[in-house]
This record gives sequence, C-alpha cells and structure tokens, in this order.
Amino acid sequence: QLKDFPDGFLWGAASAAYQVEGAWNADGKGESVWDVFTREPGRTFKGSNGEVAVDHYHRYAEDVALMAEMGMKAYRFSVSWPRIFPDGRGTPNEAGLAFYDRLIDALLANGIEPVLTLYHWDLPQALQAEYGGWEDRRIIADFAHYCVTLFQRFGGKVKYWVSLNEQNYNLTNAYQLGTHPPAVQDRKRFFCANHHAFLANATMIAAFRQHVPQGQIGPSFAYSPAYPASSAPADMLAFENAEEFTNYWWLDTYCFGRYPQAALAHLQAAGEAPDILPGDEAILRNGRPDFIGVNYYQTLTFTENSLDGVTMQRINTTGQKGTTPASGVPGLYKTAPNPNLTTTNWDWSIDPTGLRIGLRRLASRYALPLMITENGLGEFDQLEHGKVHDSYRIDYLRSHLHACREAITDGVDLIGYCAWSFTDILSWLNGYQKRYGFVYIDRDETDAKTLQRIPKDSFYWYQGVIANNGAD
Ligand code: BGP
Repeated sequence: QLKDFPDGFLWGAASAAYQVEGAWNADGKGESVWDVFTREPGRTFKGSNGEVAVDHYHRYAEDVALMAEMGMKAYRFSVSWPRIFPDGRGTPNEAGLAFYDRLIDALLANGIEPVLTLYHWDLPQALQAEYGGWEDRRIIADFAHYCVTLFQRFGGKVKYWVSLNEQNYNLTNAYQLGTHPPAVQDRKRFFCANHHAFLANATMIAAFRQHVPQGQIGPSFAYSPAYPASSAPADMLAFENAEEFTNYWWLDTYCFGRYPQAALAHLQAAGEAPDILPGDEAILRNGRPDFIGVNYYQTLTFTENSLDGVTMQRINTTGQKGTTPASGVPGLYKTAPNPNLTTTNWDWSIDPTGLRIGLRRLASRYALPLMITENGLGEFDQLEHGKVHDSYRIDYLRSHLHACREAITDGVDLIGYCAWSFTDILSWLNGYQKRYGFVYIDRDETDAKTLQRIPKDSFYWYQGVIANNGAD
C-alpha cells in the first residue's frame, strides 16, 4: 500500500529567467553572459537565443492566470541578476525589482507559492569581463550583495528559495566541455570556479539565516544517480568514482561542508584541486541548506575507463537518437549504455525507478527534506488542429510521480514536485524545438511568431493530478 502525497505538497512547475523572460534589454536590464554568448556563431541550435524567449516579462499575468487555471500550488522561477544589477553590483535597478514584485504578488493572489531561484546561469556580463566571473574570489561578495538585496526586498513574502541552479551541470559545460560561457576546457579552472561557487553559496546562506529566518533555502542539483555497468569489481570501482566526481563532489560540500575524500586526494595528486585557503572550510560548514532541490532527468551507467583517452562528455543537441558517444575521465570512469532502459530522442535514459533510488540515497546520506525542482520530458511536440496530444509526456510524468510515491512510502521527506517546465521555453543548447511545457508556445528557433499560449493534453492531465493530490 503506497502512502499518499502529504498535505500541503507543493505541486508546481518551473522555469528560468533567460529561458522565458525575453525583454533582454528592457527597463534598464544589463547584459548577461548568455546575451553575449548566443550572439557568437554556432553556439546554440540554429542560433536560437533568449532575446524574446516566450516574452514572459510582458505576459506574466497571462501565464499566472494559466497556472491558476491548472491549480498549481507552487511556481519555481529565477531572478535575472543583471536585471537587478546591470553592472553586477552597486545600486539596484528599481524597475527590475518591481517586475519580480508584480510576478510574486500575482502568484500569491492566486494561492501559488513562489519558489525563487537566485541564480540560473545568467551571470552579469560585466562581472565576467571585469574579473572572470566565478574564477575570482570577488564573486563571493558580489553574489552575497545581490542575494541580500533580494532577501530584503522579497523575504517577507517568499518562503522557498533556491540558491544555485545546477552548479554541477552549468560549470561542467562552462569549464570542461566548453559549451556554456565562458566556454573554457580546463579542469583546474573548473574546480577553482566551483570552489568559489561553493563559498558564495555558503556565504549567502549564512546571510539568509539573518534576513529571512522563517524561510527555507537549498541548491538545485542536476542529479543523475549512478549505476555500475556490471558487478565486476572494476565496474564497481568506476561507479564509486563517478558517484564521488559527478554527485558527491557537490552534494557533500553543500551539506557537510567538505569535499569527498577520495576525489580530493585524486585531484591533489593530479594538480587539479582548487586552492583551499585557511578559513574556507569554516565558511563551507556554515552553509548547510534546509532542503536539497533535485533536478532529475535520468540515471547514468558507468564502466571502467582504462587510460585510453575518453574524456569529454558529449551532449546531444539535435534530437537525433543514438548520436551521443561515451564520456568520462581516463583512469576513473566512463559512461556505458544501459540495455535495460529506453531513451528519449536526446539519448537521456528514461528511468522512474532511478528517481526512487536517487531520492532514497539523498535522504539517507543527508537527512534533509527533498524538493523535486525539475523533472520532465523534452520532445518534438506537434500542434495539430490547435491541440498538442503529448501522451508520451503524460506517461513519463505519471511514472515518475509513481516513483515519488514509492519514495515517500520508503520514508523520504519529499515536500514538492516542480515539473520542467510550465510553458515551452528556450532550451539552452537545443533551441525551441526541444519542448517541455504543459503549455505550447507558438514560436520557432528564430521566428517569435504569435507567442500564443496553447494548453497541451498534459496540462489537463496535471490539473487532475493536482486536484486529487497526486492520485491520478
Ligand atoms: C536543466 C536546466 C534547465 C533546463 C533542463 C532541460 O539542466 O536547469 O534550465 O534546460 O535542464 O535541459 P535541456 O534544455 O538541455 O533539455
């Protein structure tokens, strides 16, 4: 007998500023690193960018009305740092703050809990240009100043805060794969940028305790639980290595304030470890979150990697199935296909049981409440006679919600579920063709068309799920 979702469960959906807002230079907003990066040829799918996106900045009232119609209890969105501080720091831009006041007030008026993400990758370009963004310790104070500005402004009405969205995925792309700005491929710089992000995160959480004592804060982590490709000891070791380097490097540091030991020893020997200064460990220990935000899309399976040079992860950005090669770190691990799982067109494994396993692992290791801050299916949707019949998305979400109930029955303290995403949005590297929303948006890569909002079949299905508190 499965347990029910708890009363007050946060049934929601999510978005991120750069992916939905558009209005890239409206009302005093400064440039973000993504505004600049997407203008460089070949960086994104068919040159798609977020200059207009789905124009949520101007159409937020219509979007909130649709959320209310769906019965949503929570909406996770992010604040654009350069909308608040066009130069990254200094005096806040009142027009930027006022936009988020309007959005938050509209949500609250409709009984929708705002879940505010402080950072979803749109770093002010000014800070990247001035000192290299996350690679410099000055980012710690600038990020704290930006966050405290938001705590003071919105702390009275926003209870749930997400600190950094997918530091692991974003900085891996930015400093190892070279696919997000600043498009570097250097492991030493990668671990250095991460170290500063950890310090910035912990510093800001310490400030949060003073400014928003009744609030709850935690990171959103791109969590792909690892499997071993076989029970061969070499594969088990590769799996352990992958867990430390792809998951616990971040999660242990957020939650325990220290790096996992074997991974740190390896990096020190390889000359790739971050420079840890006296005092850093005390700062990290002071930043324990209230919950862990889980962005779950897939599990990854690992096998041994002899020193044959499979290094860089490759990301499928076309939707052509079966085009993603293995990736990993020589001597430690590399990915392997999992013959037990099917995949999406972008080669992401579909594994609801992996979600149950992952939630249990996190609950046991960290003893914190968990919130699913992203989960969803990116697909090529078709508009047919004014409707989108996305039964494949309903199947995906239904099976993952079932896994959530199993995890709750296993004792996991799960407080919310924010599907990715509410409307269709810009996918960072995949353009507008990879759609996730409950609400279809009439636009394509370069043509913003009408931007009309059209609820898909999944919209009405999720409406029923929420009305029945998860009984579908
Ligand atoms: C996460 C990001 C989201 C979103 C999602 C889907 O990594 O936090 O911003 O983009 O993944 O990814 P994609 O758009 O690449 O399919």
